[in-house]
Amino acid sequence: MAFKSEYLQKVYDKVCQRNKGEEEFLQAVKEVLESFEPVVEKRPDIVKAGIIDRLVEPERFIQFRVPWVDDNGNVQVNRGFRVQFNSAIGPYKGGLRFHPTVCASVIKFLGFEQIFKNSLTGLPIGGGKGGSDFDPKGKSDAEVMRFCQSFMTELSKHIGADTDVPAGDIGVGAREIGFMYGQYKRLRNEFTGVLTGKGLSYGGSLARTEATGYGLCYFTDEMLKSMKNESFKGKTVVISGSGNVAIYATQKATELGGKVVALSDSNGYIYDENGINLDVVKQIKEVERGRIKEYADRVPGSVYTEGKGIWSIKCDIALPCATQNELNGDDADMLIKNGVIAVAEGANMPSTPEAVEKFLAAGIMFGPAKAANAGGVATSALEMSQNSERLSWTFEEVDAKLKNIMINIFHNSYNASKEYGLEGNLVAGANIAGFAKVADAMMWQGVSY
Ligand code: NDP
Ligand code: 2IT
Repeated sequence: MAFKSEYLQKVYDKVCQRNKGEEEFLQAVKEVLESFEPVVEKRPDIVKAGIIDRLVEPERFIQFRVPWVDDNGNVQVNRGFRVQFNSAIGPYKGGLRFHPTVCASVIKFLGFEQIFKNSLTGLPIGGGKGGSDFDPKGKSDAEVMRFCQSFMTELSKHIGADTDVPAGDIGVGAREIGFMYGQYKRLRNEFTGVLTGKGLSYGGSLARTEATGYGLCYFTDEMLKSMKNESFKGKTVVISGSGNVAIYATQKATELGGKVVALSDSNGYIYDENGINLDVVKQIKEVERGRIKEYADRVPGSVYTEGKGIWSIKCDIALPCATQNELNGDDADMLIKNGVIAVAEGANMPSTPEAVEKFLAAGIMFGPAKAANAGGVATSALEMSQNSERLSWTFEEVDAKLKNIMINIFHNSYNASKEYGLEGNLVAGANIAGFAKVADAMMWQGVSY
């Protein structure tokens, strides 16, 4: 038996039976339920109300066909998803991911995590997620537009500014959000804050682009300061990925005095001992939509290595910002051996359960995704507020709110870990702190969902 509590074991067994073979979803549920051992002991009322039994079953799961026509006139068919996991504390909120690996399991794992993350932000947003197995890589702008229009034609039936508000994630950035927003408006004849991550000219928020990466660094800085009286100053930092989260984490880590020496993509990684030149990265990734390999051709002294292996680079702080399960037990061993002091997750569930266990056992400060990367969705919620009041706040205002939110998330997670006898275990702390508000709201609302 994996769980000490018979009740949690029963809940987990049922999840396994209902979601056979959905590895990522089962992994995410298991990790959260493990943190609930002390909760079910302390709170028989939560058990009696069936809160956890309900929490693991999405309120709604939508799957649909997305047909579109490519530039050669051929009909293509992709699969679209939206999971509306939990609306106890606010409208469903969460990104859309366009990547060939997207499937029901990936969408459900992300939607499940989003419930707790959104609750941790302290803002009124429920948990949701969506996406498609469409791969934007190598597609023309016109193809991406036709796909987005077809995807939104179905998705529009299920979302709304007060119902469910999608945003970006892997493969979905400003371009895709723009195409989807245009199609939603055309279908509904309604100019509303139905998506976040919008362009600044049509209702987007300043600092949303930077928010996840910046927020990750604000969280990490607070964790370093509070737990070990440390900071980014003079630290060597390794960041995986080279997309939205990785780029703005690099910027903020550098501003805070760290030296980021490596970035990656799904093909390989670059090492630059002088510190990454972010202007070059932005040109390659944001303007040219190229590969990280090209950095080594442009920056003398930097080296590109094909394949995984970025975690073999010696560093003080590691920020995985690419994708799920990108950092395994062996990678954790290497990082620990090389003297890492802190790991914080910009991506969703980038560390395998084995890696997390190793970090915690070695006393490494570890910031789990749902706490550390919540700055993106928090700023999305700030975008929703601005849309509702039809005003825009300055960059400085949004950034200050973001920073404050990240500092609070650290302390709420830390305090919850302490309250439940697991001081410093932010995995348990974030799960418990995120759960508390959702559970309370579900109790008040009776057996509605
Ligand atoms: P982007 O699409 O901008 O960038 C993704 C990056 O991760 C790219 O460098 C990509 O490389 C790499 N990557 C993606 N899939 C894989 C894979 N299967 N194996 C190896 N590398 C991969 O996405 P984001 O930066 O927005 O997202 C990165 C992570 O952060 C995701 O886990 C996302 O869920 C999470 N996140 C994002 C938020 C946001 O606001 N955008 C908020 C909170 C979390 P390549 O180009 O080769 O595919
Ligand atoms: O994983 C995430 O939190 C996101 N991709 C951001 C979601 C959002 O609604 O901004």
